Amino acid sequence: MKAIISLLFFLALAGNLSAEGDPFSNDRNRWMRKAEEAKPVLNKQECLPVALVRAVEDSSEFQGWRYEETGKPSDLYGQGFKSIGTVTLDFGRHLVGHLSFHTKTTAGCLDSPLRLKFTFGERPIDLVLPYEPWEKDRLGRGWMQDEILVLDHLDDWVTIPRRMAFRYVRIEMDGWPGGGYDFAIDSLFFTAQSSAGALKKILPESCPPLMRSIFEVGVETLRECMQTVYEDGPKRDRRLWIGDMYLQALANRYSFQDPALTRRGLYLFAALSWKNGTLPASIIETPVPHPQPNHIPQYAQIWNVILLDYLKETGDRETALDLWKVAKEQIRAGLTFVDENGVYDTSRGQAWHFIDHREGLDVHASSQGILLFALRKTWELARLLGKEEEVADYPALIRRLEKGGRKAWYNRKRGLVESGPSRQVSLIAQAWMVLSGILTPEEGAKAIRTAFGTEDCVMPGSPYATHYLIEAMLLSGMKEEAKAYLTDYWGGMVRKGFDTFPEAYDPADELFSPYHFVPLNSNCHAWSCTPVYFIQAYPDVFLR
Ligand code: RAM
Repeated sequence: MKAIISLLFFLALAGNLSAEGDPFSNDRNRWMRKAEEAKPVLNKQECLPVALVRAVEDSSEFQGWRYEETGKPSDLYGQGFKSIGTVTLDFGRHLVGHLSFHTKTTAGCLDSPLRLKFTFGERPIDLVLPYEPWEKDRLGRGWMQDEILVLDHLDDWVTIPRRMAFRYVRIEMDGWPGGGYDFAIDSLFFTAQSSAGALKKILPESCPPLMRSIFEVGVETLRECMQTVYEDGPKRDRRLWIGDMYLQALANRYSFQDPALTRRGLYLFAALSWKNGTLPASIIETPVPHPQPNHIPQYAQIWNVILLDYLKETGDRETALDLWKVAKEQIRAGLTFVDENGVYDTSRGQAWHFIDHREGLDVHASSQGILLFALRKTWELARLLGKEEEVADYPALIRRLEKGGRKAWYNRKRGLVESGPSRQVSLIAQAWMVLSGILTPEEGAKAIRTAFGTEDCVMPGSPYATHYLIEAMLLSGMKEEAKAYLTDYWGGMVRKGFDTFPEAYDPADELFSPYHFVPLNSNCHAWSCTPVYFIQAYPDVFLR
C-alpha cells in the first residue's frame, strides 16, 4: 500500500515538475537525494509519568484551569480500572512520540472487545473544553489528539500508532464489557523523540534567573520541533514552513549548533519548488515529501536569507553554489509585485501575503520591507559566491525599492510608517521598514516609539511578528526597550506556566486562537523559540 501511495505521489510530482520551462528540471532529483541524505536519525528516550492529576477551574490561572496532583503513577498500576473510571497523567514536561501501555486482567473473562479512550493535551485547557460539536470555522477535527483504542484481547503491550505532542494524557473507559470483567493498566511509558542532540551553547552562571528560564523554555520548544524536518509544531501543523524554519535555524545556531537540518530543509524546498521556479511555503514529509499547494512570497524570499546564514555559519560553498539559482528565482518572482515607482503592490499577482496572524493587518509596507531585506541579503550572498555579475542590477533595484518604499509608506512629519490605502499603523510595519534599511536606526526608534503611543496601533499577533519587532528595536538602538519587551512577552509566558512556547499568545486575550478554538492552538511552536537566539547573540543586552 505504502509503495502504491509513494508511486502516486511520485507521478503527481513528476507531472507537475516535468513541464516545459521548469528552470530546475535537471536538478530536482539530485536535490531531493541530498535532502534525503541529510535526514537525521531520531534520538529516542523512554519517559515515565510523574503524577496523577485532576483539572481544577481557577480564574487566577492562565486560561482558567490548572492541574492538581491527586496521586502517584504507581497508584494506577495494578488497580482495577473499574474503580478508577478516568485518570489523567502528567508527564512533567512536553514530549513528542508514542505512548505504550500494558494491561492485565484482574477479574472475570473478557466477553466483548474493550474500548479505551486516550486524550492528549499540551495545556490544561486542551483536556477540559468539549470538542463536540465541531464548528465549521475551525481547522480539521483530526488535529485533536484523541484516540479510541478497541482491544480484542488484553494482557499485552499496546503502542498507540499516532505520534502525539503533549504533557497530559487522560485515559477513560468508553463502555464496559459485560460480566464482572475488570483489568488494570499495570505499566506505561512514553517513547519521546527529537533529532536535536546535546546543547552546545550554554548560558553563563551569572545569567539572571528569568532570562535563564526563557532560554530553557525556548530550547525545549526548538528541541520538540526538531524532528526529521524543522516542524512548525509537533502537534499542529507537523510540517516544514519557510518562515518557521528561518527562526529555527537562527535559534539552532545559538543552541544545538547542528546545521544539518537546515541543509535538509533548504534542499527539500529547492527540490519541491513549483515549475515556475518559486518555492511553496510549506512541505509535508509523509508519505513522501511533497509541497502544499501554496506560495507565500515573503516566505520564499526569506528562504534566501536562510541560505546566506547557512553559508556564513558553515562555510559550505558547495551547497550555496548549488542552490544559488533558486535564490535568484525568488527575487525575480518577488519583483513582479513591484510597480514602476518601486512600490510593492499586492494586487499585481495572486498570492498569500503572510506577515502575521493578526486579522485585519495591512501587509503593504511589511511586504516592501521583506522584499528589500531579502534583496540586500541575496546581494550579500552573490558577493560571497562571486556571482555579482549575474545580478548586476541588484544595487539599482535596492535603491529603487528604498526610494519607492520610503515615499509610499513613511510619513516624515509624523515620523511613522503608514501602510496601505488605509494608512494603517502597525508595529510590524515599522519593524520591517527598519529591518529593510528604509528607515535609519534613529528614524526607526522614533517610528517604533510613536507607533506604541498611537491609538489603534495594530500590535503583533504572534511570536513570529514579535521576533521581527525585537530585532528592529535592537537595530534601532532600543536595547532597554527590546529587553523589557522580550522579558515581558516571553517571560509572561514562563510565568503563566508554559514549558514550551506557543504559536499564538496575546497577553491581553488569554483565549485568543487564530482557529476559533483554543485547543487547536499549537502550544509548542517553532517560531516562538527565538529568545534562544536573542539571548545568546546579544549578551550585552540580555545577560546583564
Ligand atoms: C500556520 C502555522 C505556521 C505558519 C503558517 C503561515 O499554519 O502557524 O507556523 O508558518 O501559519
